[in-house]
Amino acid sequence: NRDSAAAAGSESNGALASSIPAAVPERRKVALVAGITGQDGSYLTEFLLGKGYEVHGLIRRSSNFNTARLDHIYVDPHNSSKARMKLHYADLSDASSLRRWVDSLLPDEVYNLAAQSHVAVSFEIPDYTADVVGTGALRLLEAVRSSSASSGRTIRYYQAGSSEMFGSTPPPQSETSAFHPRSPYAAAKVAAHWYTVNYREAYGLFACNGILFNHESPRRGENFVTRKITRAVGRIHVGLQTKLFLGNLSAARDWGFAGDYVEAMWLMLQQDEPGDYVVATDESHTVQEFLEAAFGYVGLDWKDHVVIDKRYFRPAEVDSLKGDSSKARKQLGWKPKVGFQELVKMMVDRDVELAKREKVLVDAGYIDAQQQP
Ligand code: NDP
Ligand code: GDR
Repeated sequence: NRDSAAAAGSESNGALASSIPAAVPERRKVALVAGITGQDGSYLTEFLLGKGYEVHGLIRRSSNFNTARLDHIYVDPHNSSKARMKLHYADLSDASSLRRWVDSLLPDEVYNLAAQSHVAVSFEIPDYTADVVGTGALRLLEAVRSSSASSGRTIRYYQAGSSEMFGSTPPPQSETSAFHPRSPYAAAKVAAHWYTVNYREAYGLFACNGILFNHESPRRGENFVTRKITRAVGRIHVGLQTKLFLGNLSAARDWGFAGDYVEAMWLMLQQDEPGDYVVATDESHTVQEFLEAAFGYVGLDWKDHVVIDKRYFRPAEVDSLKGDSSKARKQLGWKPKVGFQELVKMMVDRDVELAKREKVLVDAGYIDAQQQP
């Protein structure tokens, strides 16, 4: 058996040894992910590890651990044969940190998912949002460009663009629709989009913009509307909460599942030529429809619990988003697997479980229900 002889490193069988070409260990593909601790970062990391990649993530320093979404895949780096995900400190506001990691890790692919990603919050901290979301992308592109130029290696770059860039442009929105951003966040994403196009045209960088419509999951941050709703449904269902305060219920969004969307990011970087792609379900629902589906799933009526609070209205709203992802479907062979109702159920199921666990702690006097979301 050749394989077992070779595996055992048999040196006595000269004929066998000379008939097998010396095995050159293939270098694993290396991905560098900025924003690895976020919703998408965690799904993308799982996906890339599944494809055999070595994944390096950039995390920012925080006074609390911010790696909860990665804990289930974390392996202590001292266990070097098993740890294929490694974390490094960096910040999109610090060009030197980006340059250092791109230069030293020699990634094949760089995914820029890092952002102050909350639209309403971007009105509160506009400078910071512009710096991290817009200029931060430029800093990372520049690190990729200069590292490629000095090493002669090709590095493929993915930029996390957003349907928010379309803003008030009427649906359906595709790659050829005009951008009309309606928030500091969206304007900064438009800047990042054009920086990416410019680096592709000016330096021949393999750089792609994914223009992703809203995508959600049980790992979604708790102050985005879908998760805020499903967290409340879970807690109301087990008796830990009665009211849910929300803003504009008539906004319409094209909501998909984050786990499906990270595959599209990767597919963009596997093409022969770089390009920009809309990624969406091509189906739209209002916030009110999400409420109906989520409360209805556990037999509740949202009208008994939802209270409108003006503080959640935005200075300028994006009224209606619905993607036209035909380019991605045709050229990438991508399509979403999880539909709207299934997504709602997945999120509610998870949050009912979470609320049940919370209830155990509340009943035992370990936590105060009032202090929970
Ligand atoms: P999250 O808000 O869940 O994650 C954002 C990530 O960026 C986190 O890892 C966060 O770190 C990191 N980050 C924030 N500020 C900095 C900084 N200054 N330096 C380095 N890292 C930073 O977002 P999502 O996972 O939902 O989205 C991923 C990307 O895709 C974002 O760029 C978002 O704008 C964009 N996008 C998202 C869509 C969606 O529907 N989810 C749709 C379209 C685009 P920390 O954990 O420490 O906060
Ligand atoms: P969005 O997501 O702004 O589309 O950005 P979000 O879930 O915050 O809002 C969706 C819609 O719901 C309305 N809304 C509320 N929103 C929040 N957060 N909280 C509320 O209480 C509430 N009540 C009503 C909003 O007005 C809005 O119309 C997300 C982010 O992930 C971005 O980073 C990403 O780029 C886009 O999706 C595509």
